[in-house]
Amino acid sequence: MGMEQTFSIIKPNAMKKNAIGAIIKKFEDNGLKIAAAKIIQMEKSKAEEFYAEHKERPFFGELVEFMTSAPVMVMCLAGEGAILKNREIMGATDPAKAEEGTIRKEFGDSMGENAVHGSDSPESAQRELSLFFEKNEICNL
Ligand code: 3AN
Repeated sequence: MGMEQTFSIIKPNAMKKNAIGAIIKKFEDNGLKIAAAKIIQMEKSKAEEFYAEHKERPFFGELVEFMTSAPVMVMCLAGEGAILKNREIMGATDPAKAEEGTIRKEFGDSMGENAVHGSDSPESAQRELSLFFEKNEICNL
């Protein structure tokens, strides 16, 4: 598997819960490092581009509205097998189905407001990172 970088978002509902520290602690406790981070108010056009693969889904409009409703924190997480590891730490997309101890179990409210995003493959990780970060904003850890 080797060293990987993945893209993570702390979504508006988790930001409103003041949960940045608690969420980052789970990443760090599981051996992931924060290689880049910033808090941004996402533009509608950026959210639409980010979620382009879901354009035809019935929840697309709602998802874009939610992601642009308040600031989010975007990050690059780095570490051994970071992509899969992050998905495990996040838990299932539906917080009701997420395992105990996962971020979505603890901070997710619904399928849409599920506290965090994490890339699902090396290809999406690189695409998503490049949407939000310049190359020189990501540290080599
Ligand atoms: P994941 O984020 O676990 O990779 P995806 O890729 O199936 O899940 O969905 C992308 C995002 O779309 C989810 N994080 C979630 O916020 C939203 N989403 C997925 N399914 C639904 C749904 N049925 N209703 C509302 N939002 C949804």
